[in-house]
Amino acid sequence: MKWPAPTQRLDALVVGAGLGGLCMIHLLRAEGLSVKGVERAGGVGGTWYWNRYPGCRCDVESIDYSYQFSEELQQDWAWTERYAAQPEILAYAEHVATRFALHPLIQLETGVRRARWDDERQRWLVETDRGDVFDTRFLIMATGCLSAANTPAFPGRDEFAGRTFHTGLWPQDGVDFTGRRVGVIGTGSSGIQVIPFLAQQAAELTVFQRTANFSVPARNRPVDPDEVARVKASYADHRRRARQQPAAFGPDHPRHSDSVLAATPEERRRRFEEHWQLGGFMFLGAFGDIVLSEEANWHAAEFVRGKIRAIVADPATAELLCPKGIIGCKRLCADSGYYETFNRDNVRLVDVSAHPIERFTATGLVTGGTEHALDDVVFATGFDAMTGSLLRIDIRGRDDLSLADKWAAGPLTYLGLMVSGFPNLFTMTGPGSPSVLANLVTGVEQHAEFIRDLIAWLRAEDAVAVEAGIEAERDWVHTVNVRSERTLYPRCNSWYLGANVPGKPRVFMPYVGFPDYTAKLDTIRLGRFPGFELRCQPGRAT
Ligand code: NA7
Repeated sequence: MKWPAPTQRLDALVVGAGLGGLCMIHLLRAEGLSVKGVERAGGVGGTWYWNRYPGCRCDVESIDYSYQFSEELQQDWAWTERYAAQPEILAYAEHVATRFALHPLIQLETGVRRARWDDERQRWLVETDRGDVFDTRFLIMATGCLSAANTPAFPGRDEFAGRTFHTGLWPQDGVDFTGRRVGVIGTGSSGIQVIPFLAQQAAELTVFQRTANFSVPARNRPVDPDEVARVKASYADHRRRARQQPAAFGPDHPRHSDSVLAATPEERRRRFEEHWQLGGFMFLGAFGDIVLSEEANWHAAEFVRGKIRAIVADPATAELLCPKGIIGCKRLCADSGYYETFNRDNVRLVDVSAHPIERFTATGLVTGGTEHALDDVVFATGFDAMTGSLLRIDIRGRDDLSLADKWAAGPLTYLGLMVSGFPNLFTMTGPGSPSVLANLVTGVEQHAEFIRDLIAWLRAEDAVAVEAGIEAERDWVHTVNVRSERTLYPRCNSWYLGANVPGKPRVFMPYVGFPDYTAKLDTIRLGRFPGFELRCQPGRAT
């Protein structure tokens, strides 16, 4: 397809104005680059712009889930809750965009359609759905790990006459479910967060569950002013210690390294109970081998199953809600009254594992030959995670190679940051980086700083393009695979593996080990970027 003439020439185009894009634009402007951001949504905030469903909340504590690039910002901003809810995180993103004067650099309601590397000019051409054609030296994809909503192709979906919603594409003005018969499909983090709220409003709520998920109470509460004062007195030290943690948060969280299997039954129960009370991800810190050994994991899983049986009054419903698999293998959910919701008279659980959703009708949906009458359906069916937001754009690198073809058998990257064959294209928190396995705000800042430094190095060397070397990429992909194979992660059908999207290659995408990754980036930076190859101006010797 022919390319129209460029409408704007830039040094850098950043795609996406979520927390990653905002930070990237800020850092590149400070380097003196002409930089612009484009954003599909009507505002900044990325995932926190779209996921407006009631109950949406972060599962990382607000004291950690925030930027550290500005001491003034982290001192001034005051979170109200231990785990911030979506409106507060969105307000934070807005505040950052205003405070650092980023709005004038961001073009909203603009989606990127295609991008093509021009090897002769060593520049990218990028076309948007608004008719812009950007001619840019660097193209930074800050498109998010969980931003391509996944709605399964249920037969007859279009015949349904009621309202439908996806948690990840929630209407801006909210939805009133009062007096309605509502169905929810999906019991991942989004389903588990939204279900207690829907149950309070709807006349009847039917939850369609394919796989029961493990959830631990979040134990959200207002922030503790003494704790905030303590952290803010030495925030830099808190951040430094957080970066040494496995998931870049909670440096003061109790974390034990001993084995479940070495503990007595009483000690196990006591420790699990203590960590159940701490809530959320902290549950997995009860012992050192919960996500490493299947036998150890069984004890943790059995403890949670015991809690579910104690909370849910109807034994058959409790049994259906008890997950069979490995705890922590799919992302552990953090809830506020999820299991308790099934004790309400207006809530029903339907198992769609044995009898999948067959089809939609005008008035509901059919499972196992039974029609469930519904006014509204909420899809809490997740995302085409990590690669979806990149692959829905037609990206072509050297020799017209498409990213979709390059990644046909699974994503290939060097450090989750660059792809061989795609010079000057950067993937923030891309597959092959810790991304979704660590605090994502720390992850995007780390990548933004690294990309800034890589570009500064390129400019200092008087080069015009940088690319991941093919061998560096191959070795890194091997490292990522070896890392995940040492854990229990690849053993269940999670979105980390792409297992939730029919036809997607089954590859464990994130890198397990945030602190090692940080050390690796530091070493690479100090060693003048081994694995990355520079190219000089066309016509000049390299
Ligand atoms: P998830 O965790 O991918 O959950 C999606 C849910 O939807 C999950 O329970 C799926 O069941 C279910 N699902 C998907 N397709 C179907 C079909 N065809 N039929 C029935 N049920 C289906 O997405 P979330 O939005 O909850 O969370 C994603 C991340 O966002 C989360 O981990 C946090 O990091 C934030 P399955 O388990 O595949 O059987």
